[in-house]
Amino acid sequence: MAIERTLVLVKPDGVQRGLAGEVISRFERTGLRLTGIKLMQVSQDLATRHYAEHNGKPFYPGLISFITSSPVVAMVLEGPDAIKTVRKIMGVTKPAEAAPGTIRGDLAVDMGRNLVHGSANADDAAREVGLFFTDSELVRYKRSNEGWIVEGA
Ligand code: D4T
Repeated sequence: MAIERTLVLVKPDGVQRGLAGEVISRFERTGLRLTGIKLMQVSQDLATRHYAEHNGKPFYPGLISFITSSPVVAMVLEGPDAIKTVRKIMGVTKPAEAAPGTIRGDLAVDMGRNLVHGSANADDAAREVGLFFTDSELVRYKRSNEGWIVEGA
């Protein structure tokens, strides 16, 4: 199992709806380790870099205005298969198709207000962690129960 890092955002709808704690808690309970976390306003420049792959799509203007409309909580989570684990907890992009028990399946109804972002793959994760966090904002530490979460840790 590869130890990975991934970027997670509680999007503006999550912060505005008072769901940041709920969303963070769902990830925290998996055993993934929180390596960085901050409340921040996403600038136009950061938004366009983060969502560059969607430039030109019909939903792009709405996506940029949404992600810059109010603060987000940005996090880096670390652990075995962190990218896949985070995506599983989030549920698929469209809340109506997201499984019950997932964040989007339980707490969202609209694709344009789907509460949470998680990096899609290892390349995106490396790029996105670098966009949202400086190296000094990422904290390296061990928890006392590491071996109870990851075999051999
Ligand atoms: P993010 O990137 O926010 O974690 O979401 P996903 O990885 O699940 O989905 P995505 O990259 O395909 O879409 C990015 C973002 O755009 C919104 N969106 C997407 C939308 O408003 N309308 C659409 O038709 C699509 C495809 C939702 C998530």
